[in-house]
Amino acid sequence: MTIRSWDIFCTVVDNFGDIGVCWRLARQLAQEHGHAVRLWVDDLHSFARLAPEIDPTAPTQRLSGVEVRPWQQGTDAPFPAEDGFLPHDVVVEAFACDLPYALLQRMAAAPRKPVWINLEYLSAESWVAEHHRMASPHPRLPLVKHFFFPGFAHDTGGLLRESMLGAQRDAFLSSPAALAALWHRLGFQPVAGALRVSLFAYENPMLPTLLAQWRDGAEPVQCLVPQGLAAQQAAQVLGTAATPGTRHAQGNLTLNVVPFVRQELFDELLWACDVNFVRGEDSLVRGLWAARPLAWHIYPQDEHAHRVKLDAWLARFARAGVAPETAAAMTGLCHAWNAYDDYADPARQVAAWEAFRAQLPALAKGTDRWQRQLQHLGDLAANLVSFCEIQVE
Ligand code: TRH
Repeated sequence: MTIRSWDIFCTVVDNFGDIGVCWRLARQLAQEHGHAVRLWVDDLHSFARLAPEIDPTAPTQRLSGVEVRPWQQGTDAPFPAEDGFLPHDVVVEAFACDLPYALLQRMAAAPRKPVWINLEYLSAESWVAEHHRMASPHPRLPLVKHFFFPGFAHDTGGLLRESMLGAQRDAFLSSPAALAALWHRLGFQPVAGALRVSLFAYENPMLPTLLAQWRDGAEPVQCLVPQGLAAQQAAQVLGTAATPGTRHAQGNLTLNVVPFVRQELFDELLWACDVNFVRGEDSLVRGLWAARPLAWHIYPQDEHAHRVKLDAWLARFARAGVAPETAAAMTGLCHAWNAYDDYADPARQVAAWEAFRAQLPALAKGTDRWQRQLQHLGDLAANLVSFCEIQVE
C-alpha cells in the first residue's frame, strides 16, 4: 500500500532544533515525494524565526507546500480538529511529544488506521540500531507506535538530506555571483586571506579564550556569528553590540554578527566558511553535509548525559578513515568546546584549537569522506516513507 499523506506533530522544547527537524522533514515529504503534509506546531513564534512568512496567529496556513496548524500537546489537551477530521496516512509524533487522547481515539476509529511513528532524537550511540523500528502497542487503544531513529549507522533511519543538496552546494561554490549575494545578505565583505569561521553555539565557557587566541594569533580570522546566544556572549566579551550588522575588529580577529536567516539559506553560510562551529542536532547534520571541518557544541543534558552522545559521535568520526592525530585533534577541540574537565585550564583550550588548526587539511578530507559514506545510509525522509509503506494495513 502506498503512503500519500502525513500529520507531523511538533512541540518546541527549546531553541530551534525540534521545529528545525520537523520543518525540514515536512518540506521534503511535500516537495520531493509529492505528499500532503500537515505540520502541527505548538509555538508558531519560534517557527517564524526559521520561516519568516509564518503568521503566528493564523489557525491554518500553507507554506512551501505544507499545511501549518497550531496545536497544544498533552494527553488531556483538546484537539482542534474540525468535524469529520480524519488523520492522514501517517501520524508522526516528533521527539515523543504527547498526542492528545482525543486524537488517538480518532486514529483508532479511522477507516484505515494511520501508521503511528515516534521520530526520535539523533544519536550516534550503538543502541540506536537495536531500538530503531521497535513497536510499542498502545495500552488501551488498537494502535501500535513505531520508533524511528535517525542515526549514523546501517540499521538506523539515516539523516535528513534533500536530494538536490549536493548539486546546490556545488552550484553555489562555483558561482561568484551566489557568493557575492551571500555576502550582501550577511551585510559584510570577506576579509582577504582570513580563515573564515562560522560560530553557531550556546553560551560557551571556552569562547573568551578562543576569541582572545584568534585576536592574538598570527593568522587573520573572520568569525561570523549568527545573532543569538553566542553573539550575545561574544559581544559582552569584546565590549561590542550583538545586533546583526555589528563588525568588531581587534588584532587579527574580525567578528561579524550576521542575521539569523530562513532555514533554506543557513547552508550557504556553512558552505562559505573554512570551519563551522555547529550545535544541537539539525545544524550538526548541515555542518556534515557542508563537508568542512566542524566542531560540535552538543545540546547540554542533565548529569552530562550528552557527553556519551558526543563521544559516540567522535568515535564514529575516528573510524571513518582519518589518521589518529586527526581524530585526536577533533576530539580535543570538541571536548574543550563542551567544557570537559580535562580542558578547564585555558592553556589546554588554546592547545586544542592549535592542534585542530594544524589538522585542518586532514580534517577537511576526513569530514568530506565521512559525509560521503553517510550518504549511503539513504536519506531519512525516503527511509521513513519506505518503512511506513511496509506498515500500512
Ligand atoms: O537550536 P538548537 O540548539 O536546537 C536544539 C537541538 O536540536 C537539541 O538536540 C534539542 O534537544 C533542543 O533543541 C531542544 O540547534 P539545531 O538543532 O542546530 O537547530 C537550529 C536550527 O536553526 C536548524 O534547523 C538551523 C536553523 N537556523 C536557521 O534556520 N537560520 C540560521 O541563521 C541559523 C543560525 C540556524
